Amino acid sequence: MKVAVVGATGMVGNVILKVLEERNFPVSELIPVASERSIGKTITFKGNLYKIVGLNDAVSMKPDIALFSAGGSTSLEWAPKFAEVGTTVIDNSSAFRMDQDKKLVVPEINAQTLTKNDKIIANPNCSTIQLVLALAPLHNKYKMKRVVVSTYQSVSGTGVKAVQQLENEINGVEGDMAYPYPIGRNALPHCDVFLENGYTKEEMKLAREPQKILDDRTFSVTATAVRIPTAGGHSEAVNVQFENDFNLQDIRKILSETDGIIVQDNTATNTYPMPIFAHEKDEVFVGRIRRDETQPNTLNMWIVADNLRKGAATNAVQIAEHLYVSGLI
Ligand code: A2P
Ligand code: 11C
Repeated sequence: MKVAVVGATGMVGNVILKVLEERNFPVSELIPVASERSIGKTITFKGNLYKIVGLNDAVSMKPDIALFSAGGSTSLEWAPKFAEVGTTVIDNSSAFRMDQDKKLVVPEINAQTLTKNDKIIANPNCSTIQLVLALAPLHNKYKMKRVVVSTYQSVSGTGVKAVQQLENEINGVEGDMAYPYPIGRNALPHCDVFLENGYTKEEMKLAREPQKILDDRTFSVTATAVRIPTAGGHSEAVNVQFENDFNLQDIRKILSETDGIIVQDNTATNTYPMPIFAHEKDEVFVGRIRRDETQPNTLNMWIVADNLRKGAATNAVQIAEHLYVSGLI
């Protein structure tokens, strides 16, 4: 496969390269793409050096797949140009996620809906992917009515500037601010921009994307997204009300048997998911599984994943793997 990585020098792009390498994706030719500033610089992939090229050159090389993580405006402008020359684009930005003609894919849940005609495929938001992966098997069995999710999101979700802000604060160094306030020793109820309805864009991604991925609008999700001073890994406190009753043993069994999920749930040994354990892992970790004793058929749980891995790069590479194995590219 001729594979372009658009945004190869960025935070997610870097992890995409690492994941392609680790999972031994059949890359016959790698085309690393970045902005004009980076053209001619090199990156290393599988021990070889590759020169970074610009978007025009990359399109003319007609890659089989282009994995995009260079921001929404680059995706909006360039994904269709790649699609036109026959490339299948897997896009990490929010540009196409809610577009009715584009599929929003978490491979374990809905990869089977993909066809050869899907030339631009959207990768969901990081906090959505880990949430929906845990909700999907439970929804199938007990039917969700309503989900209340509160997130605890790491600075790596914002990007390099935010990681640097946290580092600077820890080291007592002055520098550029990614956030309107200090992030060290703080919690900002503010991920992505505020919208007219008073929610942030991140909160609305959590509200809308699960319905599209599960192809079901009979349940609702409401969210509060909070940025905390962790370097990597997003955590979520999730309250789910189902139509049907459950027992906790069955919930644990269903989750442990779900591809991509690891249950870490033993209060006797202080076993529960945490960002430091999820770091550089591809799985989604679920724990603190307990009944909400205030209303019927309702569950509380805690979900953690590496936002740059399953939340972005790994999910995108898994989509590419599915396309390859199914003969769709
Ligand atoms: P560059 O390193 O040349 O700026 P991050 O999300 O970590 O900020 O990274 C964004 C990625 O997207 C980087 O690889 C960046 O390249 C790339 N990028 C940003 N703007 C463009 C653009 N207009 N065309 C191509 N790549 C872009
Ligand atoms: C965050 N979820 O942690 C964001 C990062 O829509 O792809 C990814 C933004 C997106 O702030």
